[in-house]
Amino acid sequence: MNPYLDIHPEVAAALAAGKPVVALESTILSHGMPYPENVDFAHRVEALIREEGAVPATCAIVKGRLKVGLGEDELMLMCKAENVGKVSRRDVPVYVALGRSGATTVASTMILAAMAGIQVFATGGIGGVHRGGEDSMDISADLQELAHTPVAVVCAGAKQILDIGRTLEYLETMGVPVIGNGTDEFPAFYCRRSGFGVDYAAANEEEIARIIAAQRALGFQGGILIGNPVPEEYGLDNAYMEGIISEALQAAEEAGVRGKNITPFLLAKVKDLTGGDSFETNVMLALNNARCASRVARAMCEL
Ligand code: PSU
Ligand code: MN
Repeated sequence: MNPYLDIHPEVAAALAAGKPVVALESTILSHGMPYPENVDFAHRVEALIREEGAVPATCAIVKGRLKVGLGEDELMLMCKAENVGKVSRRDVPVYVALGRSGATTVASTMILAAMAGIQVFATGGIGGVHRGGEDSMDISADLQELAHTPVAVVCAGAKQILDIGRTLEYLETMGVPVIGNGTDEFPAFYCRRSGFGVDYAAANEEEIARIIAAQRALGFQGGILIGNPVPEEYGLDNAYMEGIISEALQAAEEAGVRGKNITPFLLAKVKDLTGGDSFETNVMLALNNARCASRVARAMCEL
């Protein structure tokens, strides 16, 4: 076992007993949602996974230790987000060496989950190729991680702050299966539809579990991306969101925001511009992904 890794006893017991475990990221708490609303969300999402018969494992780095499964104090640290950085793959060695605390993105949560032996992970939206990425080369490290690390990620697609078409092309090039849960379209986070198709529409969570198991049995190293659309009643209108996102992108351009700060900047701007409207949708889609991931994890245990 990795000497920098701390697996929470409840998570370790579940893994040892072959019970379903679902990983969760902490950047969604520290840099994606406001305090104290994120505390309520953090508790709700963990409770929902338990109701679905799985064990939640929220991942983070606390004082240089890689944490898989957080205690209440650690969860609060992530929600308050004071001196809590945003940690993607390249940041992990720095945070470990210098004893810092950081919230894990999709990429680094996949790394921690894989180290612990967790195969399923629920998030909100993934990072991807940014609009204008063909010039800026701003492509989230999440995509490379999906190419190399054997964890299945359930998401509500990608926000339209990204170039969804190029994000899907990149995933195809890197050999990442993109599966729709009951849909043949890749969802666009707040919106159920993006206009871009997925490779395969799975009928249910059991089919998704079989695809993951086949990927492992084949000895393929990468992950799988599952697009799970926001429930109908919480989906927002595409044209409305397109307007909001154009405005947010213009604000980012004017402020000269670059690199790892661009995603948190755009997320905060979208939230301001929708007057908090989007927040409920964000919570509901993330809970919906946790439900799907729990059922996939359970189905994998039953195979
Ligand atoms: N997209 C969202 N919400 C988020 C993120 C992305 O709609 O919270 C976070 C996730 O943690 C994701 C990260 O892994 O941002 C991607 O950041 P970057 O583009 O800097 O790789
Ligand atoms: Mn980036």
